Amino acid sequence: MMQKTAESLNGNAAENGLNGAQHTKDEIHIHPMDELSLQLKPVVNSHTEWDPLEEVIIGRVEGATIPEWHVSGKAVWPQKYWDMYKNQAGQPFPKELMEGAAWELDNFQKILEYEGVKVRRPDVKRCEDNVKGYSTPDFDSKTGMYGAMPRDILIVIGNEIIEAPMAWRSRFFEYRPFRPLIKEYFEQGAKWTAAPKPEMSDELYLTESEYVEGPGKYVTTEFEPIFDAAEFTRFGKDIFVQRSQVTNDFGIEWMRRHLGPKYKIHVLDFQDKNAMHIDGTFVPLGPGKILINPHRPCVTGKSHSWFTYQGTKTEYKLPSMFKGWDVFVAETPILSKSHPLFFTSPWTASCNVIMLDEKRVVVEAHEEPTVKAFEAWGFKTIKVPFRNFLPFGGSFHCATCDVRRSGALQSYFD
Ligand code: ABU
Repeated sequence: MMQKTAESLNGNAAENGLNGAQHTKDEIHIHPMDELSLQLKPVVNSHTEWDPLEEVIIGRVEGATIPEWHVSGKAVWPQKYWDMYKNQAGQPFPKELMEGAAWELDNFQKILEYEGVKVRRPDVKRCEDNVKGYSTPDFDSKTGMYGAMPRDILIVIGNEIIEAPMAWRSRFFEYRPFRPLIKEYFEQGAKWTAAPKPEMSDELYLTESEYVEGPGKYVTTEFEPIFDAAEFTRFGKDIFVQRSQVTNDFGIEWMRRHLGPKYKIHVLDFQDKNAMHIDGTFVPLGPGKILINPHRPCVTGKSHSWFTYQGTKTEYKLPSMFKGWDVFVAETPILSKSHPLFFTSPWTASCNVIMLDEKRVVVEAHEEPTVKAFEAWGFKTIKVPFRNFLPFGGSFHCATCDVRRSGALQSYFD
């Protein structure tokens, strides 16, 4: 547990109105912060996906555990792994992948540090707690899942960190490995919100016989607000989101009311019957620039541009606010068909990139067509190997949560 004295935080305790209160040695001593201190140097500050990155959290795979079969997973997990969830829940993922992914995350950390980014990691012991099962009044879970994907549980909007009310029972406690960091950011002036914790009773889900895969069909109901943080993508005052298998309209409305009139939340719809997270589908690269997944075209708005995918010329729609924006079409990933991907499609390998600023993009080192495409589009690529990590459900964007990017809140659509 962190120990901070009153003096080390804010100077003299008496001067800060703490009245010399006695504290036990393990307590974190929180001080009221005045408006000026909060405005001077926010430790948490991020408004877009592309402002210069200064501090980031990178996840960990230690303790990653196969979750148990559930209808909410049936809607998104590749069918060839369904037996794994039914028969091996509570066991670790294959050892060589876990070790390879842990190495890749450490290496990613070193590369980001070399690029000038401060990197923080979740608590390893709390990640390892994922192997434990739990019961609530509403459900039992044989196990948690992991602390590998900070993007799914946390979103930073301005100086606020929001913990997402995630939809899977196996992810109920996923905030725990990140709590020591979040408390530290709070101590340093960040706002901290945990969205209403879902009950996750059976009312939140269709049954296996009720759920039928198809366009506009969702396994989750509107029983209570749910969303994964990776469902939202930030363009300053405009934030885009999709209704998906893990994010319902109730959750989107919660976020809209929580953020208030300073922000506009726009709901987009994509051709994706297994929709889960917008960051493998619709990826902002900078003002006026987005990367799109040709396998999941946007169907909201009016005709914006045309692209060719698998030999077919196809219309790409977007709301008219994107008039004049460049739409870059992601390359088809070159991962082999046999590459294990327990949670996602291979598109994560070419789409789930993270921007270090408007020019520098982190791309998977083996994805040569993607590297070449970004360079042809004028970006500087930072090539990082990540093939062992991809099986866990995402790539660089998923494995991170940007805590601080320089830059102020503005609109990019005026
Ligand atoms: N956040 C994971 C996205 C992966 C995918 O869309 O395939």
